[in-house]
Amino acid sequence: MKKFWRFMLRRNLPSNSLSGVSFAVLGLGDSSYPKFNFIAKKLYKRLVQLGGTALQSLGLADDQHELGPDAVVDPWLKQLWEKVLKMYPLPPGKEIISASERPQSRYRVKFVDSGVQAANHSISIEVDSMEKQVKPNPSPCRRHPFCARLLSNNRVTTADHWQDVRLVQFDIKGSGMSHSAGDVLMVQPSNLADVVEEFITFLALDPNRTFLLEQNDPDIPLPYQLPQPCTIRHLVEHYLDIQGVPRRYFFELLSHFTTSEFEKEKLQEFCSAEGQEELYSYCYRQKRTTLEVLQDFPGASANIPFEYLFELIPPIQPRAFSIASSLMVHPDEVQLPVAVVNYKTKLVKPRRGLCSTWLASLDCCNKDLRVPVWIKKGTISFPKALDAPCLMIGPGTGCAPFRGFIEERISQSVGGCVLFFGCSNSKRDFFFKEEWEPLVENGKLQLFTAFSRDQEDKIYVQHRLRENSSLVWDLLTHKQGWCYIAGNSQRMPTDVTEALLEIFMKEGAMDATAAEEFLKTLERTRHFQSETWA
Ligand code: 2AM
Repeated sequence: MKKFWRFMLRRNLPSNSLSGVSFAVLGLGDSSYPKFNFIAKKLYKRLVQLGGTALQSLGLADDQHELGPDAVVDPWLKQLWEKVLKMYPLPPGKEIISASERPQSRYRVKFVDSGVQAANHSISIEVDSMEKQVKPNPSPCRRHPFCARLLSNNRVTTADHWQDVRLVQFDIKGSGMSHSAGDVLMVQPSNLADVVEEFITFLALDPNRTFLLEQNDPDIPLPYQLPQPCTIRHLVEHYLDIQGVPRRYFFELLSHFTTSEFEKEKLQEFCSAEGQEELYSYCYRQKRTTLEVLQDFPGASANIPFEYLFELIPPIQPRAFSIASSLMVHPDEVQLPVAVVNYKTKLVKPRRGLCSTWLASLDCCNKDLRVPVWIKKGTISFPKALDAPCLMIGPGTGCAPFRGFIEERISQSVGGCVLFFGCSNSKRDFFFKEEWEPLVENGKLQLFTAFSRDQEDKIYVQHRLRENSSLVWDLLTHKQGWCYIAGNSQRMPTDVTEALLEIFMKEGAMDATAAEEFLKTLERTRHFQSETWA
């Protein structure tokens, strides 16, 4: 994408480069982020600028839409196909294959139990095979992760606090990986042991059976994440996202397997245009998992051909965590504060975040245990100039990249760090208190804290920013400082940005437009950056 975009931005492309070229752009976005579908919007604009003809208006799908992104995707695609089929009619006698036919599976499965050694029966063997893959590759990546030893996953919030936050530490010695402040650790999680057992038992699978995968279509490669041969246990534990919330296609495909008329009707309803509200209230509002849906449709689940598990259930995706440590202070280590996601919906069982719960569940005493990881450049970049002051706003685990940056600066005996940190209670979840308070006493760090639940009225970081408006203004103007926001993307980034705009208006005697312009300038020059996550 980067290469393509760089090409598209070339100044010497004539403005009619795309004349005669039709295009359509559909963005898959999430409106809880400040820049909703930013890339799709930019791409659309550029294609028009270069003389392309838009077949239809820009589609902006939203993961926050209560019916999911399909609420936009479906009508958008329908309209697109109508247009495309008008431009390129099907040859006579050919018609669109209807969704009522069961699609072919991408892979064939050959069970090879007798005589063939299973690729792994325990995690340590599996680690060996992964490490072998890693060796020739100097820089670990998604395809060739580094299998890092877990040093600790200690809870850093008090036992009586509602939220379980862990400081997760990995040993990355020998990985060849290095990172600097603002970078991100990618973690490839596995399913929780109890869920794996439940899935295997429910589908009556034999976890020790070993299989080989073969291609049905030479253009569709086999999943690189899986060893060949592979045990069913390995597949369920490390590959299939059985704890994820299934997409609509899952219901469509599942409807082909059931022998029960009632189930078929229900599943087909979920896939129909009229059934979307129903699907939402059954599945998406409660965040029902794939395993739970399978349990609700036993007639279908009992008849799923093994190879269709690959069609029904997507692979587990890696998760990104902002790195909170500096190699200068913690050589050969990566540290992450991880909030363990656990919340209630109408369903009896609480919803658990796959990766955070899995990391918290791991036993660090097990010296054989490894976690597949790799490093990615973060979107935040800190100033090269050592004396440039930095205003960092990071409530909760949002402080992660700033903790790393503070470590980096302190280890080089430079200051200029101003941190606004927020959490619920001064005694329960102020997790880097012991580290930061001495720095404040020594004058190496300026720290402003907002404890939201220590008093009746909520106090947030933006309240502290407003209280210190002249300091903020001075830092960003006279001192040409840098400003960063990191943390949960729900409301915090918008609220904090609003506070900053108010500060600009007050301190700089600006009107709203001028304040916005000033913020945009800061953004353009990278003096204002944010990294937020949902
Ligand atoms: P709360 O959960 O008590 O409302 C880290 O999550 C801290 O960020 C918590 O103290 C949390 O407060 C606070 N927080 C929640 N919403 C926020 C918002 N919109 N702006 C700033 N901080 C917020």
